[in-house]
Amino acid sequence: MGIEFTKYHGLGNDFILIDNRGSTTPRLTAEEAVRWCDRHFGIGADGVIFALPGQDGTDYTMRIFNSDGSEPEMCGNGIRCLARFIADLEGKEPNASVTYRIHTLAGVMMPQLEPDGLVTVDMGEPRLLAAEIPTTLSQPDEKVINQPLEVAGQSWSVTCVSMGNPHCITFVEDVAAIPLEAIGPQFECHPAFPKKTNTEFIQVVRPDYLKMRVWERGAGITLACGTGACASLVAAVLTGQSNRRATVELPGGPLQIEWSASNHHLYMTGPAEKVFTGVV
Ligand code: ZDP
Repeated sequence: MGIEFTKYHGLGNDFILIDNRGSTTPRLTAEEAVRWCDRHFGIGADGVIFALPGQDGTDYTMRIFNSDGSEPEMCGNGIRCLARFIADLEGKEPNASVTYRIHTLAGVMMPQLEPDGLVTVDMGEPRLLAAEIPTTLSQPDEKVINQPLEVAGQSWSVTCVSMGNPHCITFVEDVAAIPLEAIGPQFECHPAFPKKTNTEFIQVVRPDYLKMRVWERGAGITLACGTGACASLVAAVLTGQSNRRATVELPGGPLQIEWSASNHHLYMTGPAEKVFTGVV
């Protein structure tokens, strides 16, 4: 008897989804998740996501393992895929409008399936204080905006934002020129970030259009990162470079991000697509 899974992706950020409604414990261990994520010896994915029973009045709980087996607090592209997966499990019509309340380690998130197939997620408020990121780059109760960080013998000017998980954002002239593979791991594991960090490089093309490349904590280079796109828009607004609503272009395609001026929540809109189902 194997375990059934469905592969989904959000702009090429790909996940193995597992129906875990029958138990509050993930059906795979972190070590098994690493093997399933392997692109040569396994199924291949940036992470494994479990749809568990809800808690504290929510509809479902999301747990996720990165491809290295670590467990992040949140996952933006992943929660769009989870919402689509749950709607499929519940037998909803493909164009139904549904909203779910999802418990995550970063609080309650609310993905909404739109009739056009896109998913909009209320990602809650960003956290900006150094202690909340967490990072030692400023005093615990201060923000981290355009602070110098030494990486690879160079001083970078970084802005830090937590979307429940840590993000370190650097604005550059040309994202294509960044040697991401070489410097990404050095940002991720820099001692200034006690829980490591996701790392985004952003090119402001226009105030309503940002180009992003990402090195993810626990997963390396990925084609897209939803929490990273939200964190990057916040960083661009805080540094006076963008509007509160912008398109963020990732290697896998565009996300629409808005930082509401009224309730300060982030809203992320993008696709979530099923690829195939299988049994291991
Ligand atoms: O914080 C982390 O360790 C990330 N690797 C989690 C995954 C983030 C993701 N790419 C997203 O879209 O937010 C899934």
